[in-house]
Amino acid sequence: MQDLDALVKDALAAFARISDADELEQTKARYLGKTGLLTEQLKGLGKLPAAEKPVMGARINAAKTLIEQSLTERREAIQNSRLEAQLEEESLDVTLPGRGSGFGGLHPVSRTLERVEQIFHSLGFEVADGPEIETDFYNFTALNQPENHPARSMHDTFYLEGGKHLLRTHTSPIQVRYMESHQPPIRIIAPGRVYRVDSDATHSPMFHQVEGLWIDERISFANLKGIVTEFFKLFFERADLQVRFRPSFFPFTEPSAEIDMSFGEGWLEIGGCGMVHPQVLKNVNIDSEKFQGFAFGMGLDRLTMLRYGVNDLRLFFENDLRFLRQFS
Ligand code: 2NM
Repeated sequence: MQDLDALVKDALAAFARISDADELEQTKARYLGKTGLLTEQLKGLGKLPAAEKPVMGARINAAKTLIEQSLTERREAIQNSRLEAQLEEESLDVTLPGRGSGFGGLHPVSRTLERVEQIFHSLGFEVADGPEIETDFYNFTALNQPENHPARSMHDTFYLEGGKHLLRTHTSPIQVRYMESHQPPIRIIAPGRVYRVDSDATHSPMFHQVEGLWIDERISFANLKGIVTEFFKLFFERADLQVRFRPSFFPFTEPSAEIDMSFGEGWLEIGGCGMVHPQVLKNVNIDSEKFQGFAFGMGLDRLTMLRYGVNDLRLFFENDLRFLRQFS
C-alpha cells in the first residue's frame, strides 16, 4: 500500500501546477475517481486485519478531505483568474474622450451649384425646381422637339416601363412647368439632375445642368449676351474672360447659339442659348406677340471640372473620399 502522505503531497503538487479547468477535473479523477489512487486505498481496507481498519480508514478519509479541499481551492483560483482576465480584456474606459465623427463637406458639384445660384440671385433670378421623372409632353413636345427627333429615341433617353414616363434629359421641363403657371415677367434658373444614355470619360448617364430663362416685354439677344457674359466673368473670377456666341440650332430657341469662352488660350464650348421659340411660348399660353425672352443652358459638372481642373467626369460620381476631401 502506497504511503498516504506521499499520495496527498503528490496530488496537491499536481493541482498546483494546473491552470486549466478541464485539466484539473481530469487530474481529480486520477485521485478521487472510481479507479483513482485514493479509491484503491479504500478498497484495500478490506484486506487489512480488523484492528487496523478503523485507524487506516480514518487516515484515508483525512487524506481524502485534504485532497478535496485543495481541489476546491484550485477550482476557485482558476475561475477567479479567468474572470479577471475577462474583465481586463473587456474593460472600457468610459472617461476617455469620444473619437468624434468628423465634419462632412459639400460635393464639388454642389459647391458649383451654390455658387451659380448666388451669382444668378445677384442678377435678379429666382430658383425653380421640378420632377426628374417627366412626361414626353414636358420634356419634348412642349419644347417644340419634333416626334422624329433623335433625342426622343430609346437610344438617347431613359424611358420608364410602360413608355409613358422618362427621366428628364434636360431641365427645360422645369421652365415649361413654370411658364404654364406664371405670366411674365419671368426670371428663373432651373438647376438639377438630368439623364441621357451616354457613358465615357466626358459623359455620365446622370449629370447636372442649370438653365436660365428671362421673359418680359422687349427682351433681346443683347440682354442674353450681357447676362451670360457677366455670369461667366463672375463665376471664373476673370475680368479678362471672353465669351463668344456661335450660331447653332435648338428646336426650342430661334435664333440659337453655342456659348464659347476663352481665358486667352483657345475657345471652350461651355453652353447653349437662344431666344425662346414663339411656338414654345404658345404651348404654355404666353402671348408671343407681347413677350419675348431668352434661355440658356450649361453643365454644372463641366463648370466644376473647369473651375477645379478635374479631367475625368466619372470622378464626381465614384464617391472616393480621397478625391472628394480635396474640395472641403
Ligand atoms: C439650352 C440651350 C438653349 C432652354 C430653352 C428653354 C425653354 F424652356 F425656355 F424653352 N429652357 N432652356 C435652352 C435653350 C437650353 O441648353 C443648352
